[in-house]
This record gives sequence, structure tokens and C-alpha cells, in this order.
Amino acid sequence: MCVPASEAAPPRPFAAAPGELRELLGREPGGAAVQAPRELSRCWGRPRVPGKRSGAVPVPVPVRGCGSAVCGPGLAGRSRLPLQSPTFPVPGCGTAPKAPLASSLAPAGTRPAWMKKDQPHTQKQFVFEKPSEVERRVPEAGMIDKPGVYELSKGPSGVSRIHLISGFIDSEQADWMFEQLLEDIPWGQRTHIRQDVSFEEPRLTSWYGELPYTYSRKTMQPNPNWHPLLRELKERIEEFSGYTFNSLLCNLYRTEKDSVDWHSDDEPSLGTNPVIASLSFGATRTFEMRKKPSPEENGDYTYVKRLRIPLDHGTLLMMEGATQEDWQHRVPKEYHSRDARINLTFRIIHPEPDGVWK
Ligand SMILES: O=C(O)CCC(=O)C(=O)O
Repeated sequence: MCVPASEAAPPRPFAAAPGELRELLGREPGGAAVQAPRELSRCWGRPRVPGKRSGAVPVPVPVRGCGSAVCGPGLAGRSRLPLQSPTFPVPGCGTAPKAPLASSLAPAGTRPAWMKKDQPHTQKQFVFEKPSEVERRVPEAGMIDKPGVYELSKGPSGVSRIHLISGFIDSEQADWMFEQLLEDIPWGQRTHIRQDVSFEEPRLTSWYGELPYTYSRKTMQPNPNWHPLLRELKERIEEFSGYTFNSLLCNLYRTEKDSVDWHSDDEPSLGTNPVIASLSFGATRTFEMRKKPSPEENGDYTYVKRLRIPLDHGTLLMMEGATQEDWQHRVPKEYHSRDARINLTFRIIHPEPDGVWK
């Protein structure tokens, strides 16, 4: 399997949320209707300008949202003023200010400055702007937890298909098989070096087969000494699936801290459209899958399809078709404690055409 060097998804591009309110000073040229700030628009539509007082004679106009008998039925106690429908202070409405007398503030014959149409507004206004772009949503991961055959995608490389068989090994048999495999398989710790730093794989592994297997630039040497139980399991899977496997990679996840990172089983030695039969024993762990992004996404996995498949004791998962070409998979670490889990991945390894194992 080939673990990609970088899996860090770049930050999501900004997209305006629907219904976003943009704060503006005054009316934008050609902009949408100006709406009164909410806190000022409970019973009277037009906000009061601080320091100015209305010279207008108040006219009772039914206002939605006040809730008083004069105003008519309220809208659940909230201000819901329609856009572009200014209203006026309502006498008798408990929350409306007292209407000032026209003569007390403005000299006779003059109009207060705020009433002049061409006067720019001095108060902050809010303008509703429809977002120009449709927001792109990160799809929720799908869950596959029922036995069956699932066609994951039709392209770009062909049909990707998985087959989930719960209880392939019944639980009583699976119990003693787990104990035997835990005890008898020669589990080993592989280390890798990346940028001069060596690190251990967060799991133990073992390889069976007449041919070697290379992944992440490290080769597992041939091991033709099949354990009798592994041979039996291989035959049972072959009988069920109709495929003949010649190799097996065994993984031991000791605790919740063990994992395998995103990768595809797409090494050249597996050929095109490799078939992988994966049998699980012990603690249930979540097998996750994600579709590889299209070239336009430039390696960004943010918006790709994702699947979660709980693999429990005795479950067989077959991956076929373009699954390795078009999808990646992983078993992530868990936040809660997990007992040990063994996973056996039966594979068909082809000799390298030039006889050199890569
Ligand atoms: O443990 C599993 O279910 C998956 C193992 C795996 O991805 C692998 O061996 O390539």
C-alpha cells in the first residue's frame, strides 16, 4: 500500500453563508432595500436618529409584531418588519416612544435635516445581500453496516465495488481462531524513515506468500510457511469468492492507538483492479473509505465522498474493481479504549515483469 506524503486538506475557500447580513454605512448604490436595525424596530419601523426628534404628527398604523390590541396580533413577540415597509410610532403601544410635539423642536416652516431626501444617512444600516455563490457543503460520511454488495462509484476508472459479509466466521469459531492467531503468527514491527526521522508503524504485521511484498518502499520477504489455520481460512474465502489468493498481509492492532493511515492497495505487483479479501477478528474497528478527488480539486479531499464500515469479529470485506484505483481506505485511531484486533488481507501478487521486486 502506498501512503500519500501529505494528507493535510487545505482550508476551505470562503463562501458567504445564506442570509448573511453585511453591515454598511447608508444605502449602497443600487443595493437592496435598507432594513431597520432589529433592536430599534420593534413597534415602529423607522429607527430614531439619536439627537433628532420627529416633527411628524404620529398617525396610528397597524404594525405587525407589537402584540398590543392596537397593533394587532404579534408575531411570537419578535420583530418581523417586512422590507421596505416603514411604519410609524403607534400611540398606546407599550414599547413605542412618546410622540414629540412638532413645534417644540423644529422652527416653524423648516424641515429637520434628516427628512431631506438627499441627505446621507448617518446611522449604520444593514443590507441583505444574496450570496452570489452557492455554498459548497462537506458531504456527511455514509455508513455501511448491513451485509451486502455495494457499488461505491462508477468512475473514473470503472466500477468500484465492495461486499460486506458479517458473520463469515461464526463468533464461537472466531473466538478460538483469534486466540490462536494472536499466539502463533510471527508478528513484527516495521519501521520507516521519512526525512531522516525513523518511526514505527502503529501496528504489528506479518507476511505470508511465495513472493515478497513491497509497500511504502520496504519489502516483506517471502514466507511460504503458511500456518494451517491461515491456509484453511484462505480456502474458505476462495470457495466463497471464486478467487485464488497467493499472499496474505496480517495486521495486529494492539489497542485503540494502533491504526493504518489513508492509502490504496495499488502497488504494481497487485496488478490492475486487484481483489482484496479482508477478514477481521477481535475488537470492532471502523474501516473508513474516501473517494479520490478529481483533478480539478488539486488533491483536496475536503468535498469527497466518505464511508464508514464497522468491521467486527468474523466479518469478511471484499474490495473489487476500481476500488483501489478510485478510493482510499484507513483504520483510524480511536478515542476510547479498544482491545486487540487482527485483520487478514488476502491478496493476489503477480511476479514483477522484469523479475525485480519493487
Ligand atoms: O485493518 C484493516 O481492516 C485494513 C488493513 C489495510 O488497509 C491493509 O492491510 O492494507
